Amino acid sequence: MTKLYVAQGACSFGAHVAARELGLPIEFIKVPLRTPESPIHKVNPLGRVPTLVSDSGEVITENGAILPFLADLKPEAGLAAPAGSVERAQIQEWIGFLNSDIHGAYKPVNRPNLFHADEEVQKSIREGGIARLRDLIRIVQRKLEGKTWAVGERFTVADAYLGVFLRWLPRAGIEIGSEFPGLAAYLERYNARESVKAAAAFEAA
Ligand SMILES: N[C@@H](CCC(=O)N[C@@H](CS)C(=O)NCC(=O)O)C(=O)O
Repeated sequence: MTKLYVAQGACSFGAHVAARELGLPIEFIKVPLRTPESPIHKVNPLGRVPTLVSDSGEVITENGAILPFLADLKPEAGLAAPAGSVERAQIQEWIGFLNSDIHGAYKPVNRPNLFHADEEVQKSIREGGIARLRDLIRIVQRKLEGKTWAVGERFTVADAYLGVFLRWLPRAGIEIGSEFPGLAAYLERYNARESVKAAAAFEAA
């Protein structure tokens, strides 16, 4: 059986949601992060989630690979689009933007200690990170203007992944309702999905 390694509240939530949308027999394994005892190290040498182990035992890492791989397990679910189509490219465009720009922008916000040992310097790194994140979320809001979902008016893996970073906004002290009203309804739609509720409950248990 395909196995998907996830951690509570991590970026693996997008793959977790996508996998639950498919309703396929996939085993979810919750692991702790950043501890040498975590079983994730036996599967992924980088110790990161998401990590997927296919039916045939092949290990796949990186959201950019796992999200489309999951969608392609059941094309009729419409979580991606056929290879070579414009929609497929737009879904990949979102995944690339979220993976590099948005996830990257959270690094100085969540872990400023990676950039400098001095706590005062860390504070300003975090503040600069929050300002940069706000700018990028403004772009997301503009891209979603007048749309129900990111691509093709249906929920795709781009949305499964985007929702993760909107759910993280309070960590940066960003209140979506007052600062990004255009995204609040999107996040409500995301949070209302059965897949999202089930993934959140599994991770919290
Ligand atoms: N580029 C990777 C990043 C994955 C990643 O950084 N995952 C975090 C959770 S959000 C993690 O596992 N961190 C543990 C660590 O860095 O030790 C991807 O998009 O899959």
